Amino acid sequence: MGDYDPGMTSADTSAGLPADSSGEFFTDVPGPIRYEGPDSDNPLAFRWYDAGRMVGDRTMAEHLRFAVAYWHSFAADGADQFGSGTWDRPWLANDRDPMDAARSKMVVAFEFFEKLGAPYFCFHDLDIAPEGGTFAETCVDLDAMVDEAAGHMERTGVKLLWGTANLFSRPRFAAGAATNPDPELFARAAAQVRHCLDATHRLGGANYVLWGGREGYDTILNTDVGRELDQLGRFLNLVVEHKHTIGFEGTILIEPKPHEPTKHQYDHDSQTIAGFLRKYDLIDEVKLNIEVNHATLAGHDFVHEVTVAVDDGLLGSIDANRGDGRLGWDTDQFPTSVEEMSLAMHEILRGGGLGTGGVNFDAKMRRQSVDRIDLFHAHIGGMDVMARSLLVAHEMLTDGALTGVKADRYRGWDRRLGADIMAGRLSLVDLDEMVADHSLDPVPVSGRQEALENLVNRYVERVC
Ligand code: XLS
Ligand code: NI
Ligand code: NI
Repeated sequence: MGDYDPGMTSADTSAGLPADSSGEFFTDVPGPIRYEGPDSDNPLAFRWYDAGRMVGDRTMAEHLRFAVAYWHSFAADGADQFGSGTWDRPWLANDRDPMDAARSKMVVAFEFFEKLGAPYFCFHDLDIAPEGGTFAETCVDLDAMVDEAAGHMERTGVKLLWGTANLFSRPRFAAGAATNPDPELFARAAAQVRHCLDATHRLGGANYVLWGGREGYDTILNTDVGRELDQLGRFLNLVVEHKHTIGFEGTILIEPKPHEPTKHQYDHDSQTIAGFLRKYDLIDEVKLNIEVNHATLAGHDFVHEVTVAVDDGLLGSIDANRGDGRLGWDTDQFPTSVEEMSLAMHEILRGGGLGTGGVNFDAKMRRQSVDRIDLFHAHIGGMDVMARSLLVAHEMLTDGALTGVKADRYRGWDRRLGADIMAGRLSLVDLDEMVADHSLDPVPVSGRQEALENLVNRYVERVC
């Protein structure tokens, strides 16, 4: 085996910023990704996402409002609990001046948004600007980076879907932000949100998101749940008041998640948040940003979470990243299932669409996806899945494939008995007497689940 050549080369770790003389980082992708249709074999083309194609009364771009998440794509390096970063993100190197690095990161981010053709992006304050020695310094840096972002947005036409404050990474937030036992920490978190909401407003953001972060608890032994929920309600009311004070017209969104990082996250799922919003008088002010894998972690299908939100008038936006069926944590993978997303898109369309919201890919590549081009493959695939799902959903809804079946199934509730029950005109005694008088003995009717599963698959197969 002396001269055996295993055919391996050492990895090409091209460091340095932006990569070549053209000043580009993603040199393998020369221009914008284009639509080439389902027959295309070009991995750097869209097969389904055709931005200008009309679907019902809107274009695909208007329906889907795709956004790239700044954090996974540009502020992370692929590190996990067991090992250091694997991705090629030279601006994250420790020896860089933090503001210099933040500027380089932003140049690369906008190069990516433009080449991908993503109309929106989303950020946490700490994704776009470094943390300074004091809060005041952090704010100065954030403002400077917001100016920088405004310039890139103006130049490229890319818009902000939402901003959000990172109230979870730093040690100070270990016991939560709004739900912290220390009111001074509550104040610190409020100041940060005030600043980030102002920044989002300055950048014309369409929404402002609050994901619970560490708003939850690990042990009941040290936690006063009732008090913490009141604090959270107060905090959110402050955010809403401030939104009106500054004239921010975007939507305030809460992102449900049942656990991780804490064992019990207060914003467990859509129904839990609906109850919370009613209790704290916020139901007309706040909507939901629903993430696919957070639904899974809560033991729900994504479509369940979306349906609950739609039926309660609470659907705001979605994070389209999925989990893995056998991993119980937030793996943040790009969506791959047209069937799963078609059912959710069907509900979204039934509810009138995403409004100020959009489809954010709060998703990251796997740790072994070490090439720059992998970031394109990831997003192109996700966008195509969502676009195809939109087409499937639109056809199903236009045909009334599922809505018609449901209307028939509940028909009795539109007739006299159902209407009288729902209007409160019949007591338990009335119902008892009616059953006796008419010898009522209703017979079961088929739910037709298997036939409907086949029907959905036919739509998935035939859409083009
Ligand atoms: C974490 C959340 C987070 C939010 C933004 O699980 O998904 O990324 O979307 O703070
Ligand atoms: Ni998540
Ligand atoms: Ni998310």
